[in-house]
Order: sequence, then structure tokens, then C-alpha cells
Amino acid sequence: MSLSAKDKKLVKDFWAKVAPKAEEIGNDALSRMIVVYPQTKTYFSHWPDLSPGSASVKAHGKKVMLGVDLAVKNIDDLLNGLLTLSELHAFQLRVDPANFKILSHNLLVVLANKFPNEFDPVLHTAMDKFLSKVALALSDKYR
Ligand code: HEG
Repeated sequence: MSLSAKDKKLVKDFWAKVAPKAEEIGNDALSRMIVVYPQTKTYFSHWPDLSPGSASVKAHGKKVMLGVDLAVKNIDDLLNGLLTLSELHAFQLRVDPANFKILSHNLLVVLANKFPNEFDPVLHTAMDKFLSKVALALSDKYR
């Protein structure tokens, strides 16, 4: 299940459209994740406000989207491109990698919502494959 050249192009071209709305999309994806999968809240218990759209959720949504942006830029070598972020999540934050799949799912839901015309099954497949690879790269330093 590797990313084909066609998948990579689909992801990159789509991301160029997503980038201007990154803050809004990051906020929506993270807000959904926290509401629909409340077990994810444990990682953010130090935030003053975990409700959807709070300043903390917004700020973190922005950071996560910058991480995905970094992944798009390193789509040909995700392991190296996400190495520092993988170390951070594995050794410092100790995020269970199962949560990467949960966030990916929420991001796909939001993208499908915001881009109903573009998000056909072909793009959906390419984005799903890409986010799986991102999750794998982020989990790489766990062992
Ligand atoms: Mg992680 C910090 C990216 C999933 C929990 N995350 C960060 C940061 C980035 C990032 C760029 C900031 C790093 C820094 O400050 O240097 N995160 C990122 C990506 C993805 C992801 C790209 C998946 C696509 N993160 C993720 C998930 C959880 C999580 C699923 C937990 C459910 N991240 C987490 C926490 C922090 C970061 C707890 C620190 C935030 C804080 O302390 O406020």
C-alpha cells in the first residue's frame, strides 16, 4: 500500500487548496476528535479549556496542520521528514499511536465536508493512504 506518483500528486494539489483554510480545518478536526473520541482528552488535560473551538484547541489545530504540511513537503521521505515529530510524540508526549488513526479519521471527515466537490473516492483513497503513512512515520520512533 505505497503511495503512487498519482496519489502523491493528488495529495499535493489538494493540499494547496487546503492550506489557506488550515487553521479552520485544524480547529474543526481537533474539536471533533475531542468530542467524538473523549479518550483523546487525556493528553490535553493541562489545557484551560478543551471545549470545541477554544483558544487551546485552535492553537493546537494550527500546529497539527503545520505538521501535516511538513509531511506533504516530505511526502517522498516521510520517515526522515517526520523524525523529530515522531521522537516528540514517542518519548516526550507518549501519545498512543492508536490516536493517530483517530485524528486522521476526523481530518478526513472535515476535509470531505469542506471540499465536497473535490473529495471524490479517488482523492479520498489518496488522502487516506497518505495519512496512514504519516501515522506510520510518527510511530516509527516508538521502537
Ligand atoms: Mg501532536 C504537539 C503534530 C497527532 C498530541 N503535535 C504537536 C506539535 C505538532 C504535532 C507539530 C507541536 C510540536 C512542537 O511544539 O514542537 N500531532 C501532529 C501531527 C499529528 C499529531 C502531524 C497527526 C497527524 N498529537 C496527535 C495526536 C495526539 C497528539 C493524535 C493525541 C491524541 N501533540 C499532542 C500533544 C502535543 C502535540 C499532547 C503537545 C501539545 C501541548 O502540550 O499543548
